[in-house]
Amino acid sequence: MKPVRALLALSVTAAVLGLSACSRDGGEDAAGTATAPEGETADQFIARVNDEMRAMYPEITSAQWLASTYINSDSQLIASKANERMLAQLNSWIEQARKFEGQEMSPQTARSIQLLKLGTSMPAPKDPAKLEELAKLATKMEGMYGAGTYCKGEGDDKQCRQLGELEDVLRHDRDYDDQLDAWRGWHTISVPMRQDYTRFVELVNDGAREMGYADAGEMWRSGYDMTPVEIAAETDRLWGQVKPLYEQLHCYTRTRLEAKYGADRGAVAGGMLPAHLMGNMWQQDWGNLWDILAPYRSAGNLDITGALESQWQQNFSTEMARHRGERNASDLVEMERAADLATARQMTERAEDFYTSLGMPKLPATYWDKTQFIKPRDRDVVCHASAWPMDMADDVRTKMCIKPNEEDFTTIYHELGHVYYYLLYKDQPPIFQAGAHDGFHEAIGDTIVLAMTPEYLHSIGLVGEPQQSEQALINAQMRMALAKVSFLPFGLMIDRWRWGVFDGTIKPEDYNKAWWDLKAKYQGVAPVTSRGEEFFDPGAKYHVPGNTPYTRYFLSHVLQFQFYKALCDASGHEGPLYECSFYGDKEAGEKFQAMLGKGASQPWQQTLKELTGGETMDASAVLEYFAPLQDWLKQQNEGKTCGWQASAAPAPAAPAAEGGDTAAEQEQPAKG
Ligand code: X8Z
Ligand code: ZN
Repeated sequence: MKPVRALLALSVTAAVLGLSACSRDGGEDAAGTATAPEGETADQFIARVNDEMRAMYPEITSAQWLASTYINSDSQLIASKANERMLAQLNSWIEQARKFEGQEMSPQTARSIQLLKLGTSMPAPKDPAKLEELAKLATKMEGMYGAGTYCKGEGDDKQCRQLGELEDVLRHDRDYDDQLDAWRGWHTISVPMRQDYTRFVELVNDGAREMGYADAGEMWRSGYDMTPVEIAAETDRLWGQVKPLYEQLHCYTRTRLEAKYGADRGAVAGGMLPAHLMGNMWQQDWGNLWDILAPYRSAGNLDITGALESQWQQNFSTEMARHRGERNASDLVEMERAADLATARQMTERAEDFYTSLGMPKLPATYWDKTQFIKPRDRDVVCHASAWPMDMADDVRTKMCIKPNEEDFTTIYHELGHVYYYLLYKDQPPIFQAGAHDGFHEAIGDTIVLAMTPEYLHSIGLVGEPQQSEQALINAQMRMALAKVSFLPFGLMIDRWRWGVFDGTIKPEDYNKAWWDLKAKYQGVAPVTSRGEEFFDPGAKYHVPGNTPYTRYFLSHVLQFQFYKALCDASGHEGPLYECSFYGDKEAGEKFQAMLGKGASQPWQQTLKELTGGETMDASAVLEYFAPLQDWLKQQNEGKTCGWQASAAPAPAAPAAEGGDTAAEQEQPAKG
């Protein structure tokens, strides 16, 4: 999704649009941003900021939507200017808020001022030249990512591929070298970002320091209704809870990869998993390796991708029947396109149906008119999936490049989670139109994905009659674990890297080394050849050039199991947690909607308590859910030496990082 608070900040920009609120009693400063009227109270100030924000919002999001769905120099210029105005306005509001420090105000106003200071993940320096530079860099890097293309060969043999095509190789092709080529190819696109990113870090750190934070990372960690130190410790604690489960999955996966590719190619020195063989560009979701990792081949077919491909075929046949006689090459391409779009829309209708089954409203008609469902043919776009609250009201959209496969199918459910959050908190004041914390926003759709049991998938015609056997259970659990458990250390390591980059313990000359050290330490994955400082591999992951904080996803992967359990309880479910689907359950739906409606209006601990009864994030529901699989994995790994040595990865030529949180300590091999 678009970072919600960042978007709030984005919305702050348009001084021109802000006239309705600010020209009434306020004025404009030299930069054209709204200024405070005399004698305004804190409560009035927040009311004004909310009004101005709501008024400015649509212009900012429109500029951004254009820059993401139609990448060219014009859309980038407009988006960058919009960002610049927004960041200046946000700085102005934060400045104006200072005069209320220590004054009487309502608790809601105090909370609003606190949230305002966290209104962007891109804190901007006040100096207009630096602010302009920052806005340009941010737009440029996101555009570079979206337009990223890997070409090889010369002349007539030249072949160019973008991320989607390269991901398809990792998804389907099991040839070792083809996968390596696709993986390396994508990682060429970020090489030119290194300088820009280095400068970007300096600028956001300047902005964060001007706001009173030690650096931008500390500012990111300040958005959790607890201190930055406390949330960092919370992530360590949660990781400690789930790490043994991850290590078992890692061990099993390595065994299977070695069986497939041979001991020398199925693992990297130290027992790590080869980065290019994990079915995913970033090794964050191993679901595409089902062909290698399926526990039991004949126990229940959970091949959702196959079913979606058949649906595409049906749509294509319908198109063929409609266009009898038109069969030249370009007609065929048009018919394929029509089938792509029809399938993508049907997949989305299917996801919408889950939400409406809980009593949530249907998506507005404008959603269906304005959403980007599939990749346009005639221009570059940012394909990375996102959900957009365009006007803080009913103009909600998603932007994806949907293909008929399981990963995209579940991503649609994820994105609609954001969309329903937007729709359900739209009556909150703009400053509170955000998740209880950002991990909540990420967890809504994924909670629904957990409720997509084999029974649910069967009920919507995507898989056959579920088998009731131990083997079928393990298959179903493995399918979920390959998406959810594999993600956990990845969800942690990205911001371990960025926190180090922002606080200076990771220096620009060590960017790549520190990245791979952290991947080794947390994920136990490694590249098969050295990745020195001539590369900038972090830039090949959207959220780095897109400057989206990532701890939210780690927290979401814990919270979603807590939400799921609470909604299962609300629906009266009895029996093992993993058997629960609350599809169609209005009581679960009511509880869920009540939570979404609160937005960020109260500390997240309170919101969590209202849903689950507890006030802390806790991974015990993850462990409860996966208990059968964990037992099974232990049996499979019996007698094997599990774990990995993080220091054994191919060593880049660059010097070692000083004192960063890199994988200097070695993981101790654990017994299976
Ligand atoms: O970025 C996303 C969503 C949009 S908020 C598609 N996710 C993370 C990623 O792709 O890296 C969802 C899971 C993790
Ligand atoms: Zn998301």
